[in-house]
Amino acid sequence: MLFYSILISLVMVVPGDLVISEIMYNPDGPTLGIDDQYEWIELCNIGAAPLQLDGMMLSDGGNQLFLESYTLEPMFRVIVAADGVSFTEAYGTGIAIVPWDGIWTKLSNSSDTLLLYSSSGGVLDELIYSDTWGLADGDTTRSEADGRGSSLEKIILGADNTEGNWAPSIDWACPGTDPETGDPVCWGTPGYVNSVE
Ligand SMILES: [Ca+2]
Ligand SMILES: [Ca+2]
Repeated sequence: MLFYSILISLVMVVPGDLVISEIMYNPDGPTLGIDDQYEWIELCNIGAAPLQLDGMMLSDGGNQLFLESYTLEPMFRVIVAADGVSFTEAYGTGIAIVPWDGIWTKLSNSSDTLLLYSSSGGVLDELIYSDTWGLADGDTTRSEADGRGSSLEKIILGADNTEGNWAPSIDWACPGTDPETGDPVCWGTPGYVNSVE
């Protein structure tokens, strides 16, 4: 009976349990690297039970990638990296990465849709972001998340994916340095609580 209960708790996933909590859609080329290698997506289990990610799918409506076996404990986060080797070189080895198969869900540098499906095909989360999200008042150029180093972070993980609930990361835990200005560059908070939460 106990085994049965554990099994059920691992396979039952409903919308709202697992959310897209952070994305690096436009990595800062000069300090971090090119999009094909350094884009990543953070997922967070905000439900009450461990989740088995095996068979879940991320898609932009075109490319599809399928997550492989990984148990994500409640309130833990895991990274889906475009290229795990590149990610580890940049961020170190201490951040959990989930293996995947398929084609990387390329994250557009203008606007894009990101869908997260359960292994049975139900939509668990949908994020439709734009590079205008997080543009500071009066800034007519680019958001900090649009190739200036920051990731795009969700503020309240259990709330909707509206523009007001996402913001450029402001933490400096993994700083590079802007080659032109010498200023520290933030690369987000992969695997950790968001700096804007
Ligand atoms: Ca991109
Ligand atoms: Ca984070």
